[in-house]
Amino acid sequence: MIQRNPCIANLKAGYLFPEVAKRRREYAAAHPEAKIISLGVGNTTEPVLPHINKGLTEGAARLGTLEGYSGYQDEGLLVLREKISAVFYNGKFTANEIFISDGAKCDIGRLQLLFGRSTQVAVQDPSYPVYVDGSVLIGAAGRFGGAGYDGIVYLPCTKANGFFPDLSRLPSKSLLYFCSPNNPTGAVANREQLGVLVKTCLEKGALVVFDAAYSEYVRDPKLPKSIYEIEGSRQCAIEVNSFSKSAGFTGVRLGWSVVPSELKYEGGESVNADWSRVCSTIFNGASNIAQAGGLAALDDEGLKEIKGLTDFYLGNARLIRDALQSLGIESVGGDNSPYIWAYFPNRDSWEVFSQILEKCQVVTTPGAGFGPAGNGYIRFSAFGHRADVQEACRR
Ligand code: PL4
Repeated sequence: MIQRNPCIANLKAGYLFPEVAKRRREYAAAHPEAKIISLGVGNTTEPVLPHINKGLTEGAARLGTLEGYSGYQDEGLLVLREKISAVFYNGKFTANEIFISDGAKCDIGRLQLLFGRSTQVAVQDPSYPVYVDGSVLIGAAGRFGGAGYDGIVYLPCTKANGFFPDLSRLPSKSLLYFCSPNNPTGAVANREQLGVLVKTCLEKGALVVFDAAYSEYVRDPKLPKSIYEIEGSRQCAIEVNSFSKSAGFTGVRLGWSVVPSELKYEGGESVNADWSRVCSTIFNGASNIAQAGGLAALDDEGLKEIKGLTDFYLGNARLIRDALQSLGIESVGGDNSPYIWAYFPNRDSWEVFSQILEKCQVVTTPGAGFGPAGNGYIRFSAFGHRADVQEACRR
């Protein structure tokens, strides 16, 4: 029989979120009367708002007409790429530097093809599991050694360092995944910190994949929403972002990546040209309907709806933080991000996860699932209907 890819065998266990879902299903099967509420996976729950929804439905309707029909749109609609540049980056990028995708996670999965298995990977610890698991799948992670993979440099982001890593440990010529606003800690790196990040990457010849999937949750005007607010970043950063958590497109699927033309490999070749080659080779473009919705999301009315929707989830986050505070449980996040990172000192986070599920019938995400430094923490997601979040807080 055909051989199994050894990289798949090297994956540690089940992917975190299906594992959480499995434990929820097992609990539900054993307790059919339980009214379980999920503050676990970061999945949007509220309907797509009317103006953006009109963009989607009109996009679908156009496909049924001779004049409006469109087929493959490999690189994404030109007008959408220009709009993304104008709305999020003050027009600093040409359409050729912006690539439309079916979501940030999918881009993260494909991006590592640019660097291959010999490039050293560094991650914030804890971090969104796709950075590590994607590195395992491409063969860049080495062997699993109990607490983590020996080929990955884990940069702890803890209470002690204000959830910003010690970048002196960043290996030279490495690929760093960095997420701000952060999943799972909810921390947002400030301008000075991102300045240090860019300076370090430039000095060490490292490249950062900056995951800005939660940028629309930033409310503090002093906090940067994009790595490209920092000088020098065009020479060392790729940014990924998405409409999932801003416009409620988790199921619609639409995202983008920015790969500046200045970004070069050590041999001087263009990263942008290679990304274009990778995308055109193994990706066939985002749905035309999703892109029509994305365009609607980025006009004035759509941006108001994005603000309203993200305000709603931030309102949930406040309720969760207040509930934790009233119980004397220390937490961070939730003010410029939809995640609250709650501290349960000296506890095993899967054990706390089970305890909250059993006592409150509330599903959370155990911090250990995001990396070794996540143990002792529980992540609460603010995505949920208001009544469910209120009930979860009451419990
Ligand atoms: C569950 C930092 C959620 N099945 O929707 P996308 O692909 O544009 O964005 C996914 C994504 C990208 N970057 C970060 C993220 O946190 C997410 C979504 N994360 C979570 O609960 O952590 C959803 C997870 C989904 C998954 O595996 O991504």
